[in-house]
Amino acid sequence: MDNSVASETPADFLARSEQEMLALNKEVGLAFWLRATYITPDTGELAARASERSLAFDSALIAQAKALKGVPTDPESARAIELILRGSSMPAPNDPALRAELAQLATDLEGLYGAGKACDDNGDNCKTLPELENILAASRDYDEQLEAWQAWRGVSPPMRPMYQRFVELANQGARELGFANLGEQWKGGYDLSTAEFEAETQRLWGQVEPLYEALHCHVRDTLSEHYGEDRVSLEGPIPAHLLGNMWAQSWGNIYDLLEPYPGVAPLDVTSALQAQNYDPVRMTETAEAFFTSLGLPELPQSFWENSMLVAPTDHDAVCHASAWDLDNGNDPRIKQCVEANEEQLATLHHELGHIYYYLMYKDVRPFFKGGAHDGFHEAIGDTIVLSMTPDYLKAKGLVDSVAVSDEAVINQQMKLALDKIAFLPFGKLIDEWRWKVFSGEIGPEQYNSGWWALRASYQGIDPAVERTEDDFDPGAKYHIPGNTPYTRYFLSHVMQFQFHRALCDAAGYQGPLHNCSIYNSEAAGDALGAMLAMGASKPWPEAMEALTGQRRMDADAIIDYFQPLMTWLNEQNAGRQCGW
Ligand code: X8Z
Ligand code: ZN
Repeated sequence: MDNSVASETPADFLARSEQEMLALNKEVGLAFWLRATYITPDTGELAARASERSLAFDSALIAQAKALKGVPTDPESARAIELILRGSSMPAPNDPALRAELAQLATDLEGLYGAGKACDDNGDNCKTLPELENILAASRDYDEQLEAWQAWRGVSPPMRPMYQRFVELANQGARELGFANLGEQWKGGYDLSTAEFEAETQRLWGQVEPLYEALHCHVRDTLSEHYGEDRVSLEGPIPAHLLGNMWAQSWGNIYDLLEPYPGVAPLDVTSALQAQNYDPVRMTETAEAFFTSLGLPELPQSFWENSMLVAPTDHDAVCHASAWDLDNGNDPRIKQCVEANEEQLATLHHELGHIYYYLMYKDVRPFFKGGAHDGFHEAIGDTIVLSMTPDYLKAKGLVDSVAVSDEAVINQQMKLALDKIAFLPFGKLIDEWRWKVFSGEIGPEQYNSGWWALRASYQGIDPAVERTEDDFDPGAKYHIPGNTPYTRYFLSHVMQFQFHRALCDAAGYQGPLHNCSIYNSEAAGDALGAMLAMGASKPWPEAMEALTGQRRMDADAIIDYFQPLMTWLNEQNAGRQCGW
């Protein structure tokens, strides 16, 4: 970046740096893509070097934008400068040696996660993360699940000293930009003051907490019945390894244990996908077909040529699913280790939600390429998944029959709640841990205990085996070594119900929200596409209002959606001692 152009106008500065940024992004993006899909020391080296240059560019860009802040200019340029000043999720110190160290650490941390495997003491019989996840999804054997849960957490202890240093360096980067620490910088990305933002997330959590507590109470009772009261107490937190998911973040995989009315309108999409031999491409095409049914465009040919849809067997890759906007909207790709099951089908819709955002904002200026805020980006594909109603699944041949009864509705809602409501406290606590780590409130000697304190207080879950500060359980969740902010997913899980309701209105749907599918509605597609096309060009309340008529994030839609289940849960929980 050229620092010498002192007399530029804001508009000239933006136009020039945008061109520089596009060229750099293309190259850096490809280096990162190669690293994520092919983990070796060589790709690590290339990615770290690319990262270094990208971090240097960011720092210089921000320094120049700072000098231009307040210089009178047009509203569009002022917005672009404001977005630049928010910085990235990983600000680097200006010292080149420290910048290089940060770039290397970030590359190595993600590499450790991506290449992580659980092996026996001789280094044999290694299991990958997807293999361990499948055990947790399918096994109902307490000890077998615990073994898989513990095995994956053997991957993260080496990350601990690296993460500690990462925090020091990224914090220094944030401070050099004028933020108190990196957490404060992250909270600054929402067109609100950081205090207002924290209060907003707290307000939303307060709105949905009763839903979570009711679900937790019923799930705990059911698991206690299944595994025995000596293993699942009726008063305390739930053992973290029994919820069908490596991180206990979404619980849909244990629906078989919780089906309220067994046999009523079965919803076993996984069996149908497997019986019909869905392969990764057909799974992806199925997700694409939902978007095109809304009148959105087909995915470009390059998407199919360049995406990674299958876990490689001859080298390591980061299997955690992601979507990439390479070459300025011209080369969108996803990376996902697709298997034929319902969870993966939902994740494909999630990833394509990102891809359709990229495609729809392709023509806005590069500084405006992004979600209205990051929670918007996460919410698009999930909003589509809410339209995968029993009627839709029947039309796709993925369930046999659709029953219209109150019992069928409760089954359907339970299944969704196990994913969506269970996720809420998890989505909230991850960054609460990081905010405290970045501020120093949780020091390195409390990384693990601080993590489990939040897990217990928010989620009401506990590890079944002792954890100590020799462990680094936060590192066993992708977004910690991957340094991806997480509050976005909490917000997304609230907003996607607002978006769903608005799109159902646009489609002219009348009836209970949980029965609405916008499949085949071009009117809904137009409304969605219009919001996506705004990108980050306007403060997010404007994008929110354009689609929903509301200017705030609010849990009214998710509460309304789950009203039938809440009534049912409260009946079930009558006489039970809820809470932990
Ligand atoms: O990380 C993701 C996506 C990629 S942005 C697969 N999600 C969070 C997670 O897996 O922890 C989607 C839901 C929450
Ligand atoms: Zn995502």
